[in-house]
Amino acid sequence: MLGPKVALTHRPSPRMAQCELTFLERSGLDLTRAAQQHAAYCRQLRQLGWQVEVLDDNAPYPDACFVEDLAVILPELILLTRSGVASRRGESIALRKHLQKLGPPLLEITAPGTLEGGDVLRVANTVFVGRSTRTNPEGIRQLRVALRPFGYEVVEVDVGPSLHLKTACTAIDDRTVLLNPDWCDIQPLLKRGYVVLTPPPSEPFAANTLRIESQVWVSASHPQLAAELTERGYDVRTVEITEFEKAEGGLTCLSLLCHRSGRESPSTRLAAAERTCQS
Ligand code: CIR
Repeated sequence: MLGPKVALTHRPSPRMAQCELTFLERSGLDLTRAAQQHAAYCRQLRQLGWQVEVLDDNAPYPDACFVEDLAVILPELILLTRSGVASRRGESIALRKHLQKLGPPLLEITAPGTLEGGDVLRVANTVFVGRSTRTNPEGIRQLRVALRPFGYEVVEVDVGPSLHLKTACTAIDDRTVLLNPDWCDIQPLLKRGYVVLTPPPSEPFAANTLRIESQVWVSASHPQLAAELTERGYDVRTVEITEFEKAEGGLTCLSLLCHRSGRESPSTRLAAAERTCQS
């Protein structure tokens, strides 16, 4: 039986206006509004029965609220990632203790590897990983090593010009993805037989949706996509995240979702020597 549903989130930093920006121009970020939108996001998770932990350890880090980038959570293991930008690396130190409480064994990406959770999209037994400005070949190699015992197919996808794979592509069910073909390579998905939907041309950022249980969350900035998915029969919920979008974040970035397990999982028996992903 699955354990309680836990969502780790982090309160937006008072320094969020100094966040990293790679492709967007800096534009007036309203911290009060960011706090309200974050609270509403957490409320919406609670309404679905998730135990939401709102962390506040990393207030000095402008990008602290984008917790998705700090870890990859799978039923068998949790991989603590290593950011592609130096300004975000310290965020992992505080997160580690919260991840350790979730149950699955913790492994970590080590230098010179870099990998961010925003580049990792799991759809059933396939793990797509973006080759982006934040995730390098060594990070991907370590991800492959970490996942090797568990039978996932790891598939690399070229990303750009967008921050992460999940900026450009997310799954809305196990066979259907939303993908912006200007921002990532569509071929690996087509080759594997996925139905590929593209966001409306006027909403290029709309491919970042959050699939959670039977719902698909769409940013309220993307009403046309919301209408199209509703028309196709998806249970769409819209969420306002304008202030996070100004920081190049989307719906997936704001949480790490996990079923907390109290029991030993098979991978708990990994030898201590295997707890980094180097070999
Ligand atoms: C950054 O550049 O790291 C943040 N400003 C935005 C991170 C967004 N995270 C994500 O898409 N997973």
